[in-house]
Amino acid sequence: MRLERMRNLIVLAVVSCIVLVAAPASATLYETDFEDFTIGDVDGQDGGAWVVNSTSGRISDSASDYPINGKSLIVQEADGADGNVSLFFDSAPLVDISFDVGDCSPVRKGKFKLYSDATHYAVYISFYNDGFIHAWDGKDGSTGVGRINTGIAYSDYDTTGISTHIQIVADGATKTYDLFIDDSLICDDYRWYHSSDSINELNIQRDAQNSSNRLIVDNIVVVPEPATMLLLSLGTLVLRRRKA
Ligand SMILES: [Ca+2]
Ligand SMILES: [Ca+2]
Repeated sequence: MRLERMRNLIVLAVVSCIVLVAAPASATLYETDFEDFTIGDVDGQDGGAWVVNSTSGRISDSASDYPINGKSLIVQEADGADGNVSLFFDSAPLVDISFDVGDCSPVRKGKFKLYSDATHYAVYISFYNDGFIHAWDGKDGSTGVGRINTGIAYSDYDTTGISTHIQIVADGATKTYDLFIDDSLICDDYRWYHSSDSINELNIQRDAQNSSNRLIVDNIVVVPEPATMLLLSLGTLVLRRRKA
C-alpha cells in the first residue's frame, strides 16, 4: 500500500514536470531575444510583427548602445519626433506580457502601452521623467484615478545588462491588469484605460528630446493567459485524474 502510494506520487511528480515544461511553450503568442534579427531598422522584421511609426526603431549589438546582452531593440527619437515602435501579435482577451528594459535614462519618458486597435489602449505604463515608474489606473474610457506613481525607481542597466523586468497580466473579462516589477506585484487590478476587451499590440515609445535618449528593450514574451494560472489549473487537473 505504501509502495503503491509512493509510486503514484512519483508518477504525479513526473507528469507535473512534463506539464511545467510543455505548458508555457505551447501557449506562447510571441517570444524574442532579438538574437536572430538583422542589425538595423526593425520595421518589417520577424514576418512583419514589428512596425515602426517613425524612423527610430532599430536592432543593435553595438557596445555603445548596449554592451552586454547581444542584440537588443533600441527606441530613440528621430528629428524631434517621438520614437514609436509596435509589436503585433494574435489578439487575445487575456495576455501575460513580459520584457526587460535595459536603459531608460530619466530625462524624458519611456512608455509601454497595450493596444486593442489603432486608437484604443488598455494598459499604460510609463518610465516617467521623475525617475519613477508610473501606471494608469483607468481614466479615459473608464472611471478611475489616472496616473499613479508606483514609487519604484528605475535606473541604467547593471552588470546583467538589465535595469528592470516588467510583467503585465491584462484581463479583458474584468478590464483590469496586474503589474509586476522585478517579479513583485506592484499594481493589483488596475483598471484598463479604454474599455477594450482584447490586446494585440505592444507599443513602445520614447519621448522626443534629443537623440542620445534611448530606450532599450530585450527578451519579450507574450503568453495568451497568465502562465502561472495555466500551470496551476493543469496541476489541479492532474490531481483530479489521479483521485478519480
Ligand atoms: Ca538580446
Ligand atoms: Ca490581480
